[in-house]
Order: sequence, then structure tokens, then C-alpha cells
Amino acid sequence: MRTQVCIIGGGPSGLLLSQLLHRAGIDTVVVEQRTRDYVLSRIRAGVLERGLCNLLRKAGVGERMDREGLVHDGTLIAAAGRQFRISFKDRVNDSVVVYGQTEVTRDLYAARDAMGGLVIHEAEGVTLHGVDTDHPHVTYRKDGTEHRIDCDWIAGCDGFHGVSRKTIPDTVRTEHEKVYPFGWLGILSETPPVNHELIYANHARGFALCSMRNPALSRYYVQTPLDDTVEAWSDDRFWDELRRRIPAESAEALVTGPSIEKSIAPLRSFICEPMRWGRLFLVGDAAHIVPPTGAKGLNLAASDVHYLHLALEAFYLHNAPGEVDLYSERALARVWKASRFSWWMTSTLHRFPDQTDFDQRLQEAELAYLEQSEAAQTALAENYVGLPY
Ligand code: RFL
Ligand code: PHB
Repeated sequence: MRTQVCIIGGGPSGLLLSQLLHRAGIDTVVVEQRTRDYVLSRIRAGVLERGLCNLLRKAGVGERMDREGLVHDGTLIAAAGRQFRISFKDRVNDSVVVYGQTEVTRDLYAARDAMGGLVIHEAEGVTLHGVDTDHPHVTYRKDGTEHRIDCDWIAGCDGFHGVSRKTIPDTVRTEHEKVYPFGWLGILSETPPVNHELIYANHARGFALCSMRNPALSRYYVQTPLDDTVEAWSDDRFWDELRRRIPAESAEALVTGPSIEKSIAPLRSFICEPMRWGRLFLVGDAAHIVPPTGAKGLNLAASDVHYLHLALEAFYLHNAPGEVDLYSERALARVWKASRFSWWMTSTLHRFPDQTDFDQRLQEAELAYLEQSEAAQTALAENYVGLPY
């Protein structure tokens, strides 16, 4: 088989890239190791920046998001028994949209089906070859048979545990990493959200977040030690712990019910440089991970897709082959800024196991400054709604 761009990974990055390239007349094949049901069962991001919303519209998949997504003009920060609101609208005249990653992925698969695009599922042993030549190819096994795809370019959209990044030799690749000493335990429950906007809570017992997917579906998180297991957390224990960490009025208003999903995710910051080697581009979680506190993971994947689809369009349609050389630098400039913001949100809102009294007082001062200073709120709002592409 032959295609112009072989895309490894059928998550949001790979599907969005394939859709945008297709609309520009560029041929792609998506190779995914899991089943579609598995990909659609992963509960992940919920907050979409304007840049991602615009890309979905450009890709022709924004219609349901525009109809069902919840526009949020601000967020609540709770600390020391008080809470205050940061208005994105007042500070930077912008907003975010709450619409689940699962729904984004579902819409992208529907669009891919509608255009008759190829997604190869359950591809085993995906291997990249000749990446440092002008004629790369990808091999994989399916149903016991070995297959080969020849292409001009490979887009590694295969997430943090994928094969693409590891194809870049150690001598070329630099990985920057920070692992945080805690995780997030998240649950999804078919209950009305406790508040119409998100609540980020700093508490002596640990961070908590109240989020949502729609008016009948809530998403909540609590900070947990790294060695905690899902089995140790009954639904009752989760709800009790959440109530303790959020402001009293919210705790009283909280509607609880059975969880329909429960999982623990460790928190890390990770950036791989460069994001291009030869004929391979890294996109999204394959190149970088941010802690979820700033809601930036999926949004960074989207800005990578933005830079890459324009560079490939320049290559194929506008006789401007030099644009692909700028992809890594452009994408990384934004990745580092979003990583800084995610690190700052994480550091400001969590309890660290080795937090000294001095660290604690600095955190309290940071939150007091955020509550009282319009400039500090503008900085948060500007980053939360997303820096320009
Ligand atoms: P994905 O979603 O991991 O998709 C990669 C795909 O590649 C496949 N794959 C392979 N395919 C072929 N061969 C191989 N060898 C392969 N190895 C892997 C995988 O099966 C998969 O289908 O990466 P992508 O597309 O770059 O998308 C990134 C986002 O999923 C991620 O950044 C966000 O979910 C992060 N995130 C959030 N981001 C936000 O912007 N806002 C949020 O509110 C937000 N909340 C979150 C989050 C992530 C979380 N977790 C669990 C990590 C909340 C949580 C709890
Ligand atoms: C979510 O709804 O899953 C969510 C929202 C905001 C975050 C992280 C996750 O910062």
C-alpha cells in the first residue's frame, strides 16, 4: 500500500490530522493498535481551547461540539475555606468549551467513516523504517499477515507509550522530565455537576477538582499518593473525601451516585526534543505530557496538528518545502509555555509530601495574590484559555 502521510495512532491527534489533510487533498492512512471501542472508552480531557474548537470546525467536525459543548467564561479557585472566581471573559475576553475528548474522538471517527478514509485497527508490531531516508515505510501485522505502507512522511501520533518517539536515536533525542509525587483519582458519575463552572480546590488533605461532561454527567478528581490503588477507593470513600476538600456550600450541594468509571493517573511533565527527525514528526502525547491541572494535554496536541497540517499543505500544495523544517521549533515554543503553566497550576494547587512550612506559606501567598490581583488573574486566564498559535 502507498500513501502520502502514514499516521501512527488513531487518538485525537492522529484523527484530527488525517481529517485536515484529507480536506486539503492529501492522502493519509491511520494505523492504530487498539480497537475503536477501546479508543472510545478512554475517559480523558474535557476542556477545549478556542484554537482546538476552530480546528475541529475547519476539519468539518465542529457541529455537535458547537451544539452540545458548554461555554465556560470563568472558573472557581477554592483555598483556605474561601473561594473566588476568575473571569476569562472580563480578563481576556475569551472562554473555553467543556466537551469530552471521547465525544471529540467519536465525531472524528464519524467524519473519517463518512469520507471513506482508512483506519487500520488492531495493527500489531507497528515498526517505522527508513525514517532518515526520503522513502520511509511502516510495517505491521494484522490477522497473522505482515503488511507494508510506503509513504512520504510519518506522523507519530501514538501517545506517550507509542513506538514513534523511540525510533529517534538516543544521540538525537533529548527528553526532559519531571515526575510529581502524587496522582489523580478520577470518577465519572451520572449526576448533575455540583457547579456550573469548574472548581479547582487547594486543601490541606490534597487537591480536588469538580468538572463535568454535560448537565447530567459529572467528572471529579482528588489528589492521591502515588502508591494508591483504585480498589482502595469505594465510591463512598471517594465522595466523603471530595466533600472534605471542597468549600462547604459545594459539599452540601454535591449530588452523589454510583461511579461509571474510576481510574488513577500519575502526574508528569515530559518534553521530547526535537519533534521531527528525518521524515518523522512527533505529534501530541507522543512528544509531550503535561500534568492535567491546566487542562492543556489535548489542546497542545491540537496546536501541534495546526502547525503540522499547515507545513504539509505548504509542502504538497504551495511548493514551500522549507515549512516542514520549522515544525519542531514552532510546536516546541508553545509546548514549553503550556508546560510552564501546567507546572505552575500543579505547584500552586497541590499538597506536596515534602512541603515545608516555608513552601506552604509561599503557596498561600501565591493564592492570596491570585485572589487580589487583576494582573495575576489575567495571567491565569490568558494561559487557561490558550496562548495564540
Ligand atoms: P492518545 O490519546 O494517547 O492517542 C494515541 C493513540 O495511539 C495508539 N497507539 C498506537 N498505535 C499504533 N501502534 C502503536 N505502537 C501505538 N501505541 C499507541 C493508542 O492506542 C492511541 O489510540 O494521544 P493523542 O492523540 O496525542 O492525544 C492526547 C490526549 O489524549 C491527552 O493529551 C489528553 O487526554 C490529556 N488530558 C487533558 N487534556 C486537555 O487538553 N484537557 C483536559 O482537561 C485533560 N484532562 C487529560 C485529562 C489526560 C488524563 N489522563 C488520564 C492521562 C485528564 C486525564 C485524567
Ligand atoms: C476534566 O474534566 O477531565 C478536566 C478538567 C480540567 C482539568 C483536568 C481535567 O484541568
